[in-house]
Amino acid sequence: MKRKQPNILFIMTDDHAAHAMSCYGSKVNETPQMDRLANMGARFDNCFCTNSICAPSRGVILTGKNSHLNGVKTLEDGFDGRQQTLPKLLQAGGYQTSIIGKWHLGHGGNYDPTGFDYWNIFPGQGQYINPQMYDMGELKQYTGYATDIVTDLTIDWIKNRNKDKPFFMMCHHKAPHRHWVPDEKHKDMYEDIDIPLPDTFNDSHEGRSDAVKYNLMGIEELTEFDLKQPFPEGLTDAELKYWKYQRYMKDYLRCVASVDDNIGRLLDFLEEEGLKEDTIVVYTSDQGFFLGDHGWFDKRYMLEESLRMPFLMSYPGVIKEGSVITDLVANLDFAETFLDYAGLEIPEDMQGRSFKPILEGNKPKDWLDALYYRYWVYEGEHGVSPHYGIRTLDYKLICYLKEARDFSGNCLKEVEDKEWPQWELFDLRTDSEELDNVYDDVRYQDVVKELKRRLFELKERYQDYED
Ligand SMILES: [Ca+2]
Repeated sequence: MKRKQPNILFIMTDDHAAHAMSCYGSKVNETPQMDRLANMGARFDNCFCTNSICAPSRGVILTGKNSHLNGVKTLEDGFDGRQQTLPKLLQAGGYQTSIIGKWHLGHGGNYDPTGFDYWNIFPGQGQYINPQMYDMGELKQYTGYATDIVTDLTIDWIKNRNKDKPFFMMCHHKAPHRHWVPDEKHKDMYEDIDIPLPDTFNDSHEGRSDAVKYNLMGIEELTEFDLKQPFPEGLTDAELKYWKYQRYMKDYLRCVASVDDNIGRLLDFLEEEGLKEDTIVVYTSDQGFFLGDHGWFDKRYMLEESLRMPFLMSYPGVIKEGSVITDLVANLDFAETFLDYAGLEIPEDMQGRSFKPILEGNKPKDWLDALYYRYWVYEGEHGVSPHYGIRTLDYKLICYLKEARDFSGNCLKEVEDKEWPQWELFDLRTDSEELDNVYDDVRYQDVVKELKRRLFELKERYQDYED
């Protein structure tokens, strides 16, 4: 007999792209433990974030509301813990709640985690090696590797939980965020091989918006600090770009390998503890990442590699093993879905929708088949233009609103005299790599018109009234 309210173990990493997981068809690595979780339950192939950057994605997950309503539009915005959140609602509904690892939504005052019976978080981005953590607000020094430590603390907390109540645990890793520091165990992985290049590594960005042609996140921009070695001398530009890609990807994938091992530890632990049957396990990442795709690292853009979130969810005996869900879902729907599984009411003001019926094979007839996206950062790292857009199963329309500015507020010189906004349209049915901008193509003018209508309808629906 199953528990009425399942435990929920929500494991989230930082910047782990779906195309670096073998269950999503990775060409660059193997992730046996993530594959094991995918086989235990469902893999979502069209799960997206509404704003592809760390803190904002976390704000959406905690509230079921878009960035402009939860207050975290950019990395600089702290999360005001006085608002309604998922952990508060679960707590009120009988759960014991906990968060361990990366928080990245501010600290002190109204920015500390709220709605958690226990919290132990990294300051800011946190450190990979010997990290400090705020254990219920008290700064403590830990020894070891962050991914192992977060897993150890997660296991300890679950072991020592109140066994009369279900639990909701957010296990949030720092990995594989920049600067991609691997642990001892994995530091020599991939040493003797070359990581294959993505097909779009040398994308010329021809026919695309200036917002894509010019930014500060090309593989060329990776620094010696990022790559932890002096650059070799005497290489051509192309050779150096290749060398940087190899160094970057190997460290990134080594960090992922440690996450994979630790997911295996958690799955084993749930089995040993007799919790497997009563526990929903989720694995996701706050957004995707460019792994040399289009010639870049980092995220931010509404393009597939950055927009897509890996999302695996198991609940033995309830979610069918090995399911693949292709319906469009978003991080905006997570809170609603967990409340639904917990048998709790979903507040009216949440903006997403529970996808529990989809997992049960009863997709609602009026399920929304379009995603509204908005990236708000104007002045910031990597010089990416603010933009919004709509993604349906077949198309993506993006509106780049204005010129990009760097951290110091300076306009990127290549875009200072350009006209804005600039639009892009991709036909995802024939152009999954998003290389061919068909916005001006006469054959697509009806599509453009219809998508614009739907885009502004979504803006209205989500109460985003800013131009
Ligand atoms: Ca992130």
